[in-house]
Amino acid sequence: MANNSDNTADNTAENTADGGIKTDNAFRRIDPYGIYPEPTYSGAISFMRRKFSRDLDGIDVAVTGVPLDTATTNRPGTRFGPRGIRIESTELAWNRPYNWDFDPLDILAVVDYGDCYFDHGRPENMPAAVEAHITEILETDTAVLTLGGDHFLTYPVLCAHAKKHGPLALLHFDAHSDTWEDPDPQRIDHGTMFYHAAKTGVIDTDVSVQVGLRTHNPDTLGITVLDANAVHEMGPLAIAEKIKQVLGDRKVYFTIDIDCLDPAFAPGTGTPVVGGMTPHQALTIMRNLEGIKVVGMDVVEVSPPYDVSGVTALAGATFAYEQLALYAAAWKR
Ligand SMILES: [Mn+2]
Repeated sequence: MANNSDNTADNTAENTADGGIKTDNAFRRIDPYGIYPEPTYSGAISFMRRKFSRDLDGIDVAVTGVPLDTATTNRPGTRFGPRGIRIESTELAWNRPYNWDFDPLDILAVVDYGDCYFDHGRPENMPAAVEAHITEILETDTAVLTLGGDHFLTYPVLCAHAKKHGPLALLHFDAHSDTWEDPDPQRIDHGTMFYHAAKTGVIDTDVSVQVGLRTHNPDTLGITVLDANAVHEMGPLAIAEKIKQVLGDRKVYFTIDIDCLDPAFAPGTGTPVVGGMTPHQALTIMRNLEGIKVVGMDVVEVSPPYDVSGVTALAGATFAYEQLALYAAAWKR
């Protein structure tokens, strides 16, 4: 296993196909572990310089994009989100996450699986296509980190995870509950999918928690809500403790809508709401969730056309890296 957590990559031939040239890891990486210096400004843009591969033999986590934005209620553009997050992730792929004492990429074998295909001309077929795409990964006992895409995609992704793991505890960072009442289970709407997830038992609301909300929805469906005011007033450490109490030892699906952040930090998203979390608050909460039993994760709603200097996509890539750290801490340490 490579161990480059001190950022001193070994430039030996074993890690490259051609004997030592450390570039284009998206094609030429042999060892799935570790990070190697590579220019942030060049090369094929995979997530975190992982190898693009659909061979999941021996792989712990597959990263995949779902370039969807047709379920959005306001500004579109999240179909470019997976691409935007991958671009900004290359800036992170030279050093381990700051708040952790290990690099998840040293102990998790991770590949970039590429994107989910669906026919944009047949939007009604999209949910089944996404669920099948995630299912094919999970059937190899590989976990999935999904990059969105508007938040609707989490519903078919959740359904695939629930088939494997049973009803899940949902950990949900967002400005919005996405549990607004919707009588039609066939509707494809990024504001109602967790209503359906709760009603169909895909998630167990008794052990689910939403963080950072700041939009009205009187019916919480029994989900614990720690709204944006609670984060600002209680502070991230107390919030993390409360989250751990709610989740207990249940298997967790962790979804992050980037609009959990204040639009000052994440303008590149479809439905921004002021008064949100700072990146530091969100990172501190995540760092203090070590040990939660996360089995699946996503980062959604990054919309590069509305972004400024890639800051929203950078936050998305950073949070995805944190999710990998949480996954590694739960299952590989
Ligand atoms: Mn949202």
